[in-house]
This record gives sequence, structure tokens and C-alpha cells, in this order.
Amino acid sequence: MLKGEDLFKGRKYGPDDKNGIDIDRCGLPILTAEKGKKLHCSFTAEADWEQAMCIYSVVNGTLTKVAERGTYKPRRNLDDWVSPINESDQPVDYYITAWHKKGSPSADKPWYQNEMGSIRSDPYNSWGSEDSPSDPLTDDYNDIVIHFQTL
Ligand SMILES: [Ca+2]
Repeated sequence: MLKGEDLFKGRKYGPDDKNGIDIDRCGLPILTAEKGKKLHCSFTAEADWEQAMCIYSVVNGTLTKVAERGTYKPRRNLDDWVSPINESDQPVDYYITAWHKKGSPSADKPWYQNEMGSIRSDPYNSWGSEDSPSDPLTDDYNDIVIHFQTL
């Protein structure tokens, strides 16, 4: 998980492009597609409040949002996302962020970043997130979750 980098400082990268990213507080999982590989990602959510996830590709230090998923249809959905096959000679990194609104969907409510945590759910590996973390030992990080495979 990435901590303390300043790639995102001063930039707007969250859902609806309205937020900066707080890496130090929330952590930032990195998924990597090696040469000739692609990522297959699916999403689950289990929370009372609206949830979203954003995926960013990082190529030569440039970040691009490549997917935005979430629980509020039709604005967002939890459909699978598959990266392109990495046809470059370098590994391609994808950064993951998770977000929530405090309550039901409303354009007037701000987005807050979720804290990320590692969970497992075979056959996928997963990164989960919690909108209101209270205890790292008991939080289940199931509020919105990305499950991924490299193919
Ligand atoms: Ca939870």
C-alpha cells in the first residue's frame, strides 16, 4: 500500500473529480499488470451509506482515472472492470481509492475517503474499505470492496 507520496497533491481525482486524495490517512493499494497481462476486477458493497471506488492507471508518472464504480445507479454501478492488456515493456500500476457520502445519495453531500484494508476472498484477492473505521482489529472492510485477478 502506498503511503506519503505526493503524486496527488493539489489535484482533483475522487468521484465526480471533486476531491484530492489523502494517501497518508487512508492508504492506497496498488495493483500491477505485468507485461502481457491484464487485471480483471469485480466489486461488492455492503453499507448503509453511498459508496464509490476509483481506479487510476499510472504510466510514466502520469495518473489517469480509468474506472469509477459505486452504489448509486445510474450515476455509478458495480459492474466488472477489465484493464487493457499491458502491451508495454514496463509493469503498469493501478491505484485504488474508496469513498463514501454520509447518508443516502445526494449531489449536495461531499465525498469522504474510506480507509483501505486487505481482505481475502478466494479465488480473488481483495482490497476492502471502511467508511467509518473504529478498530483495525474488528473492522471488516466490507463497505466497498475490489476483488481482482491478473489474467
Ligand atoms: Ca463494514
